[in-house]
Amino acid sequence: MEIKKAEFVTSAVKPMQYPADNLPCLALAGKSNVGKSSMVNTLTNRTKLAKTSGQPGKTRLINFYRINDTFYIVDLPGYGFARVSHQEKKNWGYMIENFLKSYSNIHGIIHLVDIRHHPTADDKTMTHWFREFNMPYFVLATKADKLGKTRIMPRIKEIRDELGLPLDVQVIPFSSQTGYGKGALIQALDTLINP
Ligand SMILES: Nc1nc2c(ncn2[C@@H]2O[C@H](COP(=O)(O)OP(=O)(O)O)[C@@H](O)[C@H]2O)c(=O)[nH]1
Ligand SMILES: [Mg+2]
Repeated sequence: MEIKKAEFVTSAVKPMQYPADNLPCLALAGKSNVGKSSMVNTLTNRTKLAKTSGQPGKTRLINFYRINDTFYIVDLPGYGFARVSHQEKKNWGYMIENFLKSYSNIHGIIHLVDIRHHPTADDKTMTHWFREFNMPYFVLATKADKLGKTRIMPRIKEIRDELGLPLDVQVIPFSSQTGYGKGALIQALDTLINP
């Protein structure tokens, strides 16, 4: 697949605000600041399609990006931001769960984790959700440029063990900064969109 066209379509909180065309979608899940927006920009060769921020927890909407007029990449709000209230965490949970239940054409999830960090309890909860919803997914280990080349593959294996992933779930090392892993990412998302 070649990504020829990418456009921001809408931001949503509730199902009635989702785009009506119901195109296939791939959702991005991950901690705030893990690199979801940067990944959208690198994937689409655009510097400012998705707003990135050094300030975690700012993106609290579900953002829909239409790719090649054929599918959506859906940037879900990041989780695990420490300084939000209990109520906000609950609202976040409803928003994500509502999306997974209401958008009827989800082809899969890309779960982003920072390659340098141990997966959090929230990351593990997400892994359980994907299985519970019987959702195809793969893991994208971000910020690979922050590790030496020889540390990358050992960390991939550790992340696999830490999340308890079945062998058929791919873990792809990736860097938005250098484009490392972009080919593997496009191939993996192509497989989810066109199974
Ligand atoms: N070194 C490095 N920094 C990254 C990478 N991806 C994202 N970042 C930085 O991490 C911060 C959060 O990125 P952002 O894409 O906004 O994360 P989001 O909250 O998951 O959408 C920003 O300062 C980015 O510049 C990467 O691959 N390498
Ligand atoms: Mg973001």
